[in-house]
Amino acid sequence: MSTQKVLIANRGEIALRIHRACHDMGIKTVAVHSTADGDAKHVRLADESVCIGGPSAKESYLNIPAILSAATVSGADAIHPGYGFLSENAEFAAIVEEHDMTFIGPTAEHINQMGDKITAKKTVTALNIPVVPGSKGAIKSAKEAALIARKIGYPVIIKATSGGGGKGMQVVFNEAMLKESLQLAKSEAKVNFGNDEVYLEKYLEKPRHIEIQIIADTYGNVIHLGERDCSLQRRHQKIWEEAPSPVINDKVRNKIGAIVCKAVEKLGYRGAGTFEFLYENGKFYFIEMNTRIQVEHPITEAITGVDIVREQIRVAMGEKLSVTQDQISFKGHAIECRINAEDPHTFIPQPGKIKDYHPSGGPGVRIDSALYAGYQIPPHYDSLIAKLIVHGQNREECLHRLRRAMEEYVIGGIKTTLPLHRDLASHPDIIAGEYDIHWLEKMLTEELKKAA
Ligand code: MV4
Repeated sequence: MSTQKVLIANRGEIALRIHRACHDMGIKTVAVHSTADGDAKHVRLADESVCIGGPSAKESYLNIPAILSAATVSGADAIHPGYGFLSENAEFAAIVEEHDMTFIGPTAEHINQMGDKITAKKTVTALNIPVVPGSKGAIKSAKEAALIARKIGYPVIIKATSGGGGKGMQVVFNEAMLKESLQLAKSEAKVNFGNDEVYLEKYLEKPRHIEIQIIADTYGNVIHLGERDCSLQRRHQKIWEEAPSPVINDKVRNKIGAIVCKAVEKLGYRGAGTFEFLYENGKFYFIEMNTRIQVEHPITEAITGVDIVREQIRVAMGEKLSVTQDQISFKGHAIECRINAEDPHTFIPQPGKIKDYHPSGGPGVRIDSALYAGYQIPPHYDSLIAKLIVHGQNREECLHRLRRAMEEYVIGGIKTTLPLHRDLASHPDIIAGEYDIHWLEKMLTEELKKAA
């Protein structure tokens, strides 16, 4: 029997996004929320809602027994985890399936396989995806690390196998620093992830972060939806994403897309997924795979017309993908600006009450946000409050629309990072599309120096 009721195990804009996909498909929704989120927009719009615990994520959005109880009492037959929280928790995926409910995502095995970065790298290497040169598996000794580093050449980077998102990485510039960096990386890995296994890679100095979106059904059909350029980051938080990447042409896209699709087919993976690459001097180097819907998925939806959340639900229900690769074309250019409730200079979070709210509109503008006038932003969660997504026939039109949409957008009562995005949209390097993963942090440091 097909899914009739989906429990949304998340909050904020993504909970609303999932609710909308469900209602577009005639599926009922159950919202779960913490005691701090009773007045959240997705809670008001959902067909039913259940309070699952206190304000901290641990008491609520990470509380597996409470979420399963809510699913059982509401009669939900599927759970969508969104991003963050339990979205890449293999144990949760397994428990949901053990309760005869559908986890809207990949199997627990695939989540595990990709969650361990060494296993992920080994897996994709065997499937002909290009990876960053480095150790074959975990580093067993300082001696072994020194031999590998000598072979691939400095600088190298040490990463935790249970890491991801940049936590606990160590860049090493010469052999003299290696032993100490290795110890530091291992102890940080142990503290942060309870696992001190680390691996080593060649450190790429000026790459771009380019990721490929895929979706697979349970019949062996796999499609790629092209790439997103997510190079503009601060402290491993993406700030601005675009699709297509300013540096990728059709030929390069089709080539890497075909390689990734073939690998996903061999893996027998189900659901949406993202292959993260570093891209330098015309070459792709795999770093990680994400097995969830991502924050920046709307830019891909804008240029392909594919509703990725809808496809996630379809394939989880055992239906076929609604499109084939032949039917996919890439139209125009899209940019997403992540607007955070933060001071635009210090990035200090600014929870508080939204006094005025006037979202932008018009051609090519989409705002994914759960904000409304009078809403009180709780202090307990991530500071992302809105995603401004703009689409144009080409990058130039997209940038014009973005600047226009930013002129219209009013979020009154709190400080937000909207002014930072206004500066970015007018910066010569951004207009030229010339930036790497370090560009934003460098720019922000220079701004600080100027201000002092
Ligand atoms: C790297 C790298 C350079 N060389 N790996 C950071 C987060 C994690 N997902 C991987 N990261 C990096 N891995 C090699 N071999 C540089 C980074 C990196 C980075 C990557 C993407 C976006 C922003 C970044 C900022 C600093 C470092």
